[in-house]
Amino acid sequence: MATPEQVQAAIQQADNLVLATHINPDGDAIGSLLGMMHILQGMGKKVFAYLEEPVSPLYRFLTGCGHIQTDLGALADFVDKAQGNILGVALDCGDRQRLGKNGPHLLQIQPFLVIDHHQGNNGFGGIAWVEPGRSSTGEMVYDLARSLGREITTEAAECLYAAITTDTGSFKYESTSAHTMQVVSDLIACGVQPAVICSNLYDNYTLGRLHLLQEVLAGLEMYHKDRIAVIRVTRNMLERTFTTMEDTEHFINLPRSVRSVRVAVFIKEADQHSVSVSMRAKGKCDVAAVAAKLGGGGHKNASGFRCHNKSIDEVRDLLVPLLQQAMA
Ligand SMILES: [Mn+2]
Repeated sequence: MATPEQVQAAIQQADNLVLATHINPDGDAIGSLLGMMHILQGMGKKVFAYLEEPVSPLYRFLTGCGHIQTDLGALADFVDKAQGNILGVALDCGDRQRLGKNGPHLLQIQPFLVIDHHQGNNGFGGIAWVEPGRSSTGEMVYDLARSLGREITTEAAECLYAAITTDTGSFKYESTSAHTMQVVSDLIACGVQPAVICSNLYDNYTLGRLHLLQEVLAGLEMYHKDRIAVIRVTRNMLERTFTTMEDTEHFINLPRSVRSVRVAVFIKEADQHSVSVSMRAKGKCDVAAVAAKLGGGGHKNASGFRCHNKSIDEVRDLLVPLLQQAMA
């Protein structure tokens, strides 16, 4: 694991930085990427913020989204022009596979820094700063900015606040520490208006999303004396309700919120051949360990994996017994 001094030195030494995060980026991924971009730009550095897909409409209210690029050719040009004076950075990404289909291109950038808080982080990147106890990558980016002696602008603070609030489930998860709240307190002092961010994140959905939620909840299945809740979304449901997979964010919290439920499972028909699964646990069941058995990973309380050439029902039938074992 890299020391804080190594991380700081890597950033100070590079005038050109490529920032990347995991595929299907969530609030922490986008928020920490954009927050980091603002902080680096404030240091006079050139930043190429890369995503495989355009930013989800959910996060487009964050300042700097327009600067994000999805063009691999433009990335190659940026790397060429840097002539070796460059640093690659992956934020909130616990596994090289999760960098997406262009991950191998990104990892050709040397040196390469990883800033992450995933428990199952499998140690890619030459300089790896990984702290599984942290609430969010946004919190780590804040600390990095302070250790570099940087002021935090309102724009950067908003991005980092969005990262932390989404990854802590609005400061409800176990990972929310006294330090998390100190960071958030300072971000508010830097100009963040929590109510405005909250309203942008959670009161800004389409009617189609509500219709999709209706369909998803209609498919709720309960197992193991109501301790395991399973919901699903199919491509067909998305088509009928004019929604996309991004609209399903936070759905899993509804089955998770039931008193008896220890693990909530959300099975998504990703495409014709593959199914992706998210799990959220309360209490002792380690869903990262269960996901690892199926080729995935994550945190003890939040994990996921992907299955190829299996139907949703087949994946459920595989997973439910493994969860029952993990709870025994
Ligand atoms: Mn995160």
